[in-house]
Amino acid sequence: NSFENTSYDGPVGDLVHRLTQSFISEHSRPPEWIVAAPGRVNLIGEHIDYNDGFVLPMAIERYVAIAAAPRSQDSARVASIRSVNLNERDELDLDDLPKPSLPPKWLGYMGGVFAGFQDRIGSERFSQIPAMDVLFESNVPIGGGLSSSAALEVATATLLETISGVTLGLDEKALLCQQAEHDYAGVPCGIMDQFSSVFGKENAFMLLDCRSQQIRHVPFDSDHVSILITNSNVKHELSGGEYAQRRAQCDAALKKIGVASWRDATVDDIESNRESLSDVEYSRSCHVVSEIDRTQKAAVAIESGQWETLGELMYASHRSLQHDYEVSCRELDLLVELARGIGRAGGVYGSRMTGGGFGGCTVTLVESDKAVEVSDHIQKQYKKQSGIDAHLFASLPAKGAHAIPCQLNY
Ligand code: GAF
Repeated sequence: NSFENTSYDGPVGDLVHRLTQSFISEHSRPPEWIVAAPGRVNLIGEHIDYNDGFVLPMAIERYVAIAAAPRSQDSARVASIRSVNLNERDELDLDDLPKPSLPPKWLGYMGGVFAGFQDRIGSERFSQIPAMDVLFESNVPIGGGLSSSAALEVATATLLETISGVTLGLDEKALLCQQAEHDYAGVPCGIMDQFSSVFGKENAFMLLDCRSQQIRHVPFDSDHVSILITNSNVKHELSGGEYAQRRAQCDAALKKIGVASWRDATVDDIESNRESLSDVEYSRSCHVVSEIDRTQKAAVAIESGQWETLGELMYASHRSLQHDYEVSCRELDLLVELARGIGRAGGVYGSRMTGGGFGGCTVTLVESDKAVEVSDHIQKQYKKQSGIDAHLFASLPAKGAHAIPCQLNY
């Protein structure tokens, strides 16, 4: 007999197929449930999701996939979970889920979502969730600034929905996952990453209004331009401290400026309160207000195919993150400079760091037929100047989290 995923292909196909085979060889039976949730890249609108701003991400064709099947009835009610990438195994006791103090690693993200899900659906319904074997694998680079943790959280919530038959509202699901990140990983993140993984849509960016939490999908189906993601392969470990500090600085600045929301703040408001703001608060404020403006302009530029304008907005965003928000680093700056050096003549429209910063990835807008040359050049020069190998790949906007049909063929 053989087990197949119903001729499932698309960007997630290889990953799911591999995971299914691993599950079968490990557990001598096929998975009953398979789900996948994507990472994201943010085109523009950085560090403003927690400042009532707009962000413009897309889900990428890289996923965290989870396969699971019930365990025999007489075993304890646990989820026995193995991470393929890290080759680590751990357990969640479904009758005694972990408290938020759990160390922030993959079990924490998953445990946080299990606990949040139990709260939402109530203990009685949650008690129907059986003991299970779980295997998960990611082709979102782990810790690479492409939201591998949000993808794991959202995949876990999708798994629990599939098993329990209880479907959460999409916003509710994203917010539950954000809460897990706050409570179990200690990162006071905004809503961008989890919303991207839940609401991702093929051939569209998401203009997410982080104040109203409304999404407008902005179609992007150009053959002419591609989204190139470059992983700097560095991660300056700051254990979330810098992130929380930025949030606090913005909150303090907003209070001094005296408006209720960053959305209502203008450059004039910042300038007229210049005296009361510290230098750092002033710089942070300049970033927030200008980035909110750039992001709205970027959505208009995409809709009208003005790629040069979009590219310039991306460069400006990077400069602002580098100098005013101070979340870039040498390696990210180098990657952006290399892209800029290639310029329009070589097929590059614009480039910037993406995600939380201090390492991770850049996002570059390139002419599709020059994408290979651009990648080769950046890779060679980055290696030459930093001694580090960058990883580059292009991605189209991808589908958000979903369950994958399993089928037994005997
Ligand atoms: C991280 C956070 F998780 C997001 O919420 C967002 O703030 C991002 O950094 C910066 O834009 O990915």
